[in-house]
Amino acid sequence: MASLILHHYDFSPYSEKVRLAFGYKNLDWNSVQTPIQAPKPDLVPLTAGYRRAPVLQIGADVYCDTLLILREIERRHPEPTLYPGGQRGLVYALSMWWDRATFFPGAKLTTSIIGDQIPQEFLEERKALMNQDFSKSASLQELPLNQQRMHAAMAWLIDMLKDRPFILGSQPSAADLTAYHILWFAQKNGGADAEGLLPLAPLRDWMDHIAALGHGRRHEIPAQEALDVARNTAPEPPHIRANADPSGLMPGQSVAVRADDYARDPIRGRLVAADAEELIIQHDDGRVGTVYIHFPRAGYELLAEDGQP
Ligand SMILES: N[C@@H](CCC(=O)N[C@@H](CS)C(=O)NCC(=O)O)C(=O)O
Repeated sequence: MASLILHHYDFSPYSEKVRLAFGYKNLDWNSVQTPIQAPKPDLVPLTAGYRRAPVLQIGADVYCDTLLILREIERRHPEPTLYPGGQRGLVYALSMWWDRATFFPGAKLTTSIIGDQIPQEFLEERKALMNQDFSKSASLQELPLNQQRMHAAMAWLIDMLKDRPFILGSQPSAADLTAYHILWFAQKNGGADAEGLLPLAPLRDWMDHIAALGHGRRHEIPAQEALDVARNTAPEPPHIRANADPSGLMPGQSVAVRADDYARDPIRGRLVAADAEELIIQHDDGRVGTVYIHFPRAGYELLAEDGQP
């Protein structure tokens, strides 16, 4: 079976979500450490410019965004399931709500504690990329609002967990891994100060259970090895219907894909297949040959290259 290669960095909360999925499913995986900021010269040949972390590579297929990465891991390694009771839609919707409601508030609540340890260069890069100022002074100014945002989302999470060990019942789901990652980030980096700002006490047992899933068996490999894997492999035939794009875009068309929230630079390629939940574009690059890049539809826009939606 083709090996799983995760392009990520340890500090990245979104990557923690995927590392925990490997742990829950007890998988072997290869780890390529990417830089925490651009340039990412050994990542972009695989992704046509997509630079957010993490990215999952399997042979010459490249999966962007954790929503789709977890879905793909499940497709290839179904047991134990990340979608108990087959509740995929519920888990995707909860995950997307949580990430959008809490990622910036949780990250900035943390930088209100540790923002003075972050290099200026990184702060400037993130400001341009995300339109967020993670300096300690700016984060402190916004702290009351971010506390309000976090407490509102966490109150719902605490309610969901009041009579059950995990969000969907007795087994963990992708929604648990999603709700965990930004809290992990805040606690790990913000320590006792973060605990004073967030209602973590009722979530402690749940967080311990998620942490105990571990990360599976991680094998560090150099970035060049991952690029060689792509170059020596052909992309897999798509497992989704080729011409099921809801807006009528057809395979073979030149298209641009862009995130609808931040880091919105267009990713260009030729459409291979698209349905309501996933799209695949082809990208050719001297260092990796032909790769297929996969995106979820939720959170991404697909445009014909002539600019028409
Ligand atoms: N919706 C994306 C968000 C990923 C994301 O924002 N990741 C952060 C790191 S945790 C990032 O890419 N920051 C910029 C970078 O790493 O270059 C996902 O679910 O994968």
